[in-house]
Amino acid sequence: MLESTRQETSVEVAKRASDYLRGTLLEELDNASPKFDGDSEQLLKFHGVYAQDNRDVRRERSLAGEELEHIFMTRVVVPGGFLTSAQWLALDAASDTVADGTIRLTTRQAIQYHGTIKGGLQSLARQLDEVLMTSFGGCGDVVRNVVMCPDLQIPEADPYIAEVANAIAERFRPTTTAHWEIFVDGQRAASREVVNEHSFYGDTYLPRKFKIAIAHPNENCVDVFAQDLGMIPGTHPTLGEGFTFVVGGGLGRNYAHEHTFARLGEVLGFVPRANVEEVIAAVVDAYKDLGDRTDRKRARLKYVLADAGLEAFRGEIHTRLGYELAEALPLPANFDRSDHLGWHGHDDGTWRVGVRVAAGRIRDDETSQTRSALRKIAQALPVKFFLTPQQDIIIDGVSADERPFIDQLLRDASVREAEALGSIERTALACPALPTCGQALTESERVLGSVVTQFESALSSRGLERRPVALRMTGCPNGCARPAVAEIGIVGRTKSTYDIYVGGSRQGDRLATLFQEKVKLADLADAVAPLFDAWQSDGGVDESFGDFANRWSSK
Ligand code: SRM
Ligand code: SF4
Repeated sequence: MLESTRQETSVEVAKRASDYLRGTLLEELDNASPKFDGDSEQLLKFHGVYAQDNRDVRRERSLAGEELEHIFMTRVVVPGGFLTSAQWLALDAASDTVADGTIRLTTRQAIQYHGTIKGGLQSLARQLDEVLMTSFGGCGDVVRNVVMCPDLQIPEADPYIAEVANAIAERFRPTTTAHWEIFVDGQRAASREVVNEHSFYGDTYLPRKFKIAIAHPNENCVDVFAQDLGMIPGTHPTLGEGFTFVVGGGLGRNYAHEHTFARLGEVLGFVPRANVEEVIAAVVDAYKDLGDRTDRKRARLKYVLADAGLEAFRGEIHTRLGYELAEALPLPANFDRSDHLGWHGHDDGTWRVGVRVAAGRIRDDETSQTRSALRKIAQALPVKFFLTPQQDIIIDGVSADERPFIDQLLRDASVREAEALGSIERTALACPALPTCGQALTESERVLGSVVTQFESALSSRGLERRPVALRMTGCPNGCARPAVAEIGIVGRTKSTYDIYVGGSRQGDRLATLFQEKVKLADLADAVAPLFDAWQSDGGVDESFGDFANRWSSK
């Protein structure tokens, strides 16, 4: 067995003392304060709730000696991104009653609400509970929302695979009933039996978050190499159907901590279907024991892999399993990310349409009324929705007759068709950053439109406007929009500048490298322009920008 260090951080102490995530949350929900105390803020995360403040008014409030504007973000778990129309309608309604009127689709197929006040948290939990949804486990030191390519859930897909994200989510959801007591029932163990944690998580849960994604065998929209554990379906010549397991990916870094870095996952082995849950359990369990609980900045599985090496980690898993994993299948050759946008037909004659949602923010404003359009569709038709790992939404289960109705509703709401989108706009991602994210150094979501315009004009002035380029932007190096695996990654560096990374692959299997530091927002495209020039003159006809930039920077 590998050695582990065991000197707890204050978060570990808070977890252990919390009576399985209860702490004083219930009492604090009842008091008049607009916020929670320090330990409770940590526990809240397990319930899918983040304590934030409106950073747009932070300065003026503190200058005026006033209390910050305390608001809360709630992250709703959506395994595999699948939602019924009834669930969508409930999510839509809650965004008005207890949030800021927007619904934020995340890069992990979940939903976020922003701007909820403390007094609205229980109401939100109850509204979710009524449609069998929860924010419990949306954040915190547990297995997070399980991500899965929407194409694995089409009607003709293998039913086992279509259900696997749900099965994993179910298996690894913490069992404590704390969330239902505190947020839904509003009193300790009123209507439900008290359940504490099963032995899997214990009372200190995991050292940090643990992320799982299931890729399509022919495309990598989930960014499988950026996960703690990635699964790629395949058929083994002797073991039959199963998955190649990839472990130890993660993208977050911290400027103040040089020992932090982005890392791609490495192939662990092949796992037949019958063994999937036990192998995941072995990996999560190994992480639970070996992850560094003394330093939260270095507590992710990727550091266990980086420190111990793949072979030692594989040996650890074999010891825990009591058998050896088979060698993995070769990685897919054709693995470019799909954006799932536009209309696609299924074998059973039904259709789905992928709708672009800029930076995942569904709202009604002067430019488009996406929220109303989706509501009207969910009210009129028994469609299903799939959220994508690219912050977009798919309306699925549409009959051929219903297509014109949906097209018309989307047109009336000024929701642009996939074909009308620019080559960067179509896949650009941005994290929320300001004004809600406490970690943001710079703007991201709110400036994405202007950044896309800058870059698309730079491409079109060189006749390159039809060439797709994956651009992703974040307000800090935590990397929530996965810029480290983008062709162009723009990462907040100081209050008014960004670092530019280039050279990630379109398959998500290569990290981008630093191209220029501390560039002002208005100068981002100009900074990359010489590379666009070189791509235009020296790049191969089919050479993606990421491949070219990587070739250029390794010269
Ligand atoms: Fe993230 C923290 C938003 C995907 C790496 N992330 C945060 C917080 C909660 C800020 C905080 O800690 O105070 C952000 C909430 C801001 C807000 O106002 O809403 C936040 N992360 C997001 C979302 C909403 C971005 C988005 O544009 O959709 C994504 C929610 C995913 C979900 O539904 O579960 C989101 N975050 C990611 C990803 C991408 C992924 O998982 O595919 C990453 C990089 C992959 C990884 O984990 O390495 C990511 N977020 C982080 C980190 C760095 C973690 C690390 O160990 O290095 C933090 C900071 C932390 O955990 O301390 C963070
Ligand atoms: Fe916040 Fe940084 Fe994540 Fe953006 S990347 S949401 S700024 S933590």
